[in-house]
Amino acid sequence: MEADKYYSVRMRAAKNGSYKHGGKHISGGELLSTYSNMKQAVNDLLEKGLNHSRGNPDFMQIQFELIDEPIKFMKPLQVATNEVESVEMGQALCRKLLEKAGIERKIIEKAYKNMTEYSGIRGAILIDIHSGERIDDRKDKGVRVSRMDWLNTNFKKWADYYNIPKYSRIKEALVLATKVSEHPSTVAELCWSDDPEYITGYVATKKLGYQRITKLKEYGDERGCRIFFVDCLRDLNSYIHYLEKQPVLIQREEENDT
Ligand code: WAQ
Ligand code: MG
Ligand code: MG
Ligand code: MG
Repeated sequence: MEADKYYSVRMRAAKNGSYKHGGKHISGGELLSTYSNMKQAVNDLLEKGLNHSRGNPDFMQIQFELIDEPIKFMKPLQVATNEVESVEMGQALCRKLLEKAGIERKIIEKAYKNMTEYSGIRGAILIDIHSGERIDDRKDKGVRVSRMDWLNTNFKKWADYYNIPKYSRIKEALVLATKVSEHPSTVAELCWSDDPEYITGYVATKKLGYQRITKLKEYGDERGCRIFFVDCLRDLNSYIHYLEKQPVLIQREEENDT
C-alpha cells in the first residue's frame, strides 16, 4: 500500500443548478485513493452526495487527479466530548475555548456577528485574529481543504481504542481539523455542520485538541459554520496552498497497534 501512488478524489453537489448558476450547496467530499480502489472511492462520494439531508442534488461533479507531492503523515488530534444541554451552553463553551486559544473576546464576537452572512458557502472562511476581518477572497465558495484522508482500517482501530463511534462524519471532520491545526498559522477552528439533522460541532486547536460539543444549533437548522481563525496575513497564499494542496494521511500511533 505504502508504495502505491495516491489520487485526490473530490465531489461537489448542488441543487437548483451548478454553483456558477447560483445553486444551493448540498454536499462536498474529498478523499485519497489508490488507482485500484478508485471505483470504491468514487462510489463512496457518489453515495454521500446522492443521499443528503440538505436535499437531492441536480448537479454533481466527481473528479480525480494524481498526487505528485509526498504525503505528510499526522497523528489525529486528541478528542474530548463536551455534553451540553442547550445551544446556548454549547455556544458559550465555544467562545470560552476560542478565548483559551488566545483569541480576544471582541474578535470572537465580531466573527459571530458576521457569521450569518457566510452560511450557505461550501468551504471555510478565514478570519484574521488581529482585525476580526475575513481575509480570504473566495466569496460564496470559501476555502475547501482537500487532499486528506485516514485509511479505514487504521481509523477503526483508533475508534475502538478510544471508544468513539465509527461515523465517516467524525472521521472526515477529525481529518480536516488535524490537517488544519497542524499549520502554525492556524490559531483555532470553529465548526458545526450545515446538515439539518446533525447538531454536534467542535472547536479545535493543536493544544486543546478536537473538542466536540454536543449541541451547537437546533435540529432542522441548515446553517453551518466553518471558520479558521488565523494569524497569517503575510503568508496568506502559502497558507491557502497548504489547505488545498498539501497531501495528508492521518495515522494513529504505532505503539497501540495490536
Ligand atoms: N474544507 C473547507 N470547508 C469545508 C469542508 C472542507 N473540506 N467540508 C465542509 N466544509 C464547510 C462547509 O462550509 C460546510 O457547509 C461546513 O463546513 C460544514 O460541513 O461528531 O459534518 O461536512 O465529531 O456538514 C463536526 C462534528 C461535523 C463531528 C461537521 O460538517 C463530530 C460536519 P459538514
Ligand atoms: Mg459536506
Ligand atoms: Mg463534510
Ligand atoms: Mg454538510
